[in-house]
Amino acid sequence: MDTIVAIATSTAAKAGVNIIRLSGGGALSTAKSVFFSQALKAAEMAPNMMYLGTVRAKTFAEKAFCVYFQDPRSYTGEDVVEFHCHGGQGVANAILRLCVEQGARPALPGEFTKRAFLNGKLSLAEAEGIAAMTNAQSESEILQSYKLLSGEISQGIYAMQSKLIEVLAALEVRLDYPEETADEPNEPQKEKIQAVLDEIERLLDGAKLSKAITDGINVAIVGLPNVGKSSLLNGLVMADRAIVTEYAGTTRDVLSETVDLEGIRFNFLDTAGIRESDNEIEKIGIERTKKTIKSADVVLFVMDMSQPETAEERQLEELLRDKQILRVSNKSDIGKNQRKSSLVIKAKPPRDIECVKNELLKLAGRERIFSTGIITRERHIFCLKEAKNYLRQAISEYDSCPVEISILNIRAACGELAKITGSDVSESIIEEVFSTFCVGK
Ligand SMILES: Nc1nc2c(ncn2[C@@H]2O[C@H](COP(=O)(O)OP(=O)(O)OP(=O)(O)O)[C@@H](O)[C@H]2O)c(=O)[nH]1
Ligand SMILES: [Mg+2]
Repeated sequence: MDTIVAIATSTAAKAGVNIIRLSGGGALSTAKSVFFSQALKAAEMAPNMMYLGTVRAKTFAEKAFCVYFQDPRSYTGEDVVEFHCHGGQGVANAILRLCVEQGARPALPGEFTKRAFLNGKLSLAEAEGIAAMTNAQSESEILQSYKLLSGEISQGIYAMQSKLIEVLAALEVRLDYPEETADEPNEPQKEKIQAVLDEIERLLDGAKLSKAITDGINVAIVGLPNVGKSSLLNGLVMADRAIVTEYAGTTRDVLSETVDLEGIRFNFLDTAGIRESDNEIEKIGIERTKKTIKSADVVLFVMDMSQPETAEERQLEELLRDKQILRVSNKSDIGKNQRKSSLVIKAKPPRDIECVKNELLKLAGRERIFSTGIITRERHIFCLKEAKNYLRQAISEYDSCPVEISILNIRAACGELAKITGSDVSESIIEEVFSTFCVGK
């Protein structure tokens, strides 16, 4: 394998330290030709030791640390060398160019991790966990990325694969020795297939929570004008974000604010109050509210306790029929008209907003997200669905079809599971997975 090099740290911002990473057979010789240290005058560079020294080029010198990880005990499974230099793109780029002058090639996106996968250091799903971890924006995403990268998810998939392989082995014996196995009951094998199917269904059910983990939950704050929607937004995000006035029709544009509540991201969207209006600007605002409702995961439907329930309010609720709604009765300090099955709060000044947050966390499935492994990658979800279909077929046809058919279905299901871990996967899937990585990972 040729030797690759990349800046492993972020190239987007100024940093205190930058890391330039080399991997491949020529990593150590490249390092030796550019890095000089007192400690290395009389000795070879020992693995896993940090050396302080100087990176020297024709036109510059830079004080830096150098560390060598020896094949196979490195991230990629090859010889790896890292330079830890002062932050700043100038320094990092100069060292990168210096390594290229010495024969290293600039790495492609995800190429270090791809080599790790090809060298058997991690499964494909674990590699995807690393990509997920580098993109993680909330604690729930970190937790689930860790479950993926640490192998917890892969172990579960391998366990299902081996159960299916046991069934395949039994079926192949039947195929080879039909007479000797003619009296064997079908149930034990069917039960094993069913157990895998149940586990896949459990994972797919959990995967419904994946959006909350990766994208956050869109919560539209909706209601008639002047009910306290903008006040509630300000209370939820604990900042004076939206304009609040006593005049109905204050909010026109949709205002979005993202906050992390107990490790889950919520995108709160304050909207224009919905009513019949002749005002052109307000009408545009109301159209935007309707669009926002369509794309929301949850609607906070705010009602004013100082006003009785009206026909407009009921009409508006009709508009929310297909949505997941949390009903909120606001202005508890000045009104008594609490609406049915609603939370009771005071948005300004904020009180009891915690109960709204708690309900939102319940709807987001926080408890489950933090207690089990959730499949978050579309690729994995797709493979699980395919595997599920094959296994369903295998069970439904088990008693009536020839053994060969069951074998085909179970093999196909196994193949889908193997695509997740990468134990049997095409080059194009590997390319696709690693192309989403950043350079230097
Ligand atoms: N007493 C009391 N007044 C509140 C409460 N919440 C909001 N208000 C007042 O109600 C009025 C409207 O509040 P907003 O938050 O602007 O209401 P809105 O639903 O965003 O209104 P539009 O943007 O016009 O649709 C303001 O005068 C607020 O001070 C509350 O809990 N108690
Ligand atoms: Mg408003």
